[in-house]
Amino acid sequence: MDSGALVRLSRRLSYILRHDPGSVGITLDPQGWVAVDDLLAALGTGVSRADLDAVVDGNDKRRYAIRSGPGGRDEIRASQGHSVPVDLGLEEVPPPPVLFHGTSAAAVPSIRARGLERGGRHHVHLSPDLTTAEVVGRRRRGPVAVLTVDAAAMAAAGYPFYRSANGVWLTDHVPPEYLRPS
Ligand code: HQG
Repeated sequence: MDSGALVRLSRRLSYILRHDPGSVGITLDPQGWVAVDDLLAALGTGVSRADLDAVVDGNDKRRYAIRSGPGGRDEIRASQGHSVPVDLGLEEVPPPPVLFHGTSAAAVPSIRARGLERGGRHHVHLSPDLTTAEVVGRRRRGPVAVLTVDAAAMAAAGYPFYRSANGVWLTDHVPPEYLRPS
């Protein structure tokens, strides 16, 4: 597969493993895993195990994880970003003092009023550094804004934080008083 095809396969995997496994007739277990063989069978003959491994290993954000499952079969899941109900088993961890959220400048007035909301996903997604947050924000149309989250103050107030296997920080909601411009 060329690099363009690998990017398209990665996008397709995101959609299937985070949002709509039923679209290709597969079911995720309660923790979000599915057997690699079942996924490959569902994807059809154009995708080999080597292609899948290339996407998993070469992925810039390490979006997917493969493990040897309980029955000895390899299993794959998305490390974060789900809208389907899965329990990733994430443990609460103390956050760094500040975290960042990149978004479109147009969303800032609403975020200032209501705080950061998780929308259709399980959590609000936060970045450990400004550069990563800018990349996340550039996925949106128009000018980018990066907000700084006072994670230390939130943690002190009892708000839980989690970190996905690929280093994305997650929390349930960021109230407006913990946000400032970066
Ligand atoms: C915005 C990507 C108005 C929020 C990234 C964001 C991340 C509000 C959008 C992961 C709001 C939701 C998630 C409020 C939040 N008013 N807008 N009160 N609260 N928003 O895609 O954080 O590449 O669900 O700012 O790297 O952009 O797919 O969240 O713009 O890790 O692996 O509502 O997706 O990962 O958008 O991105 P999203 P996100 P992948």
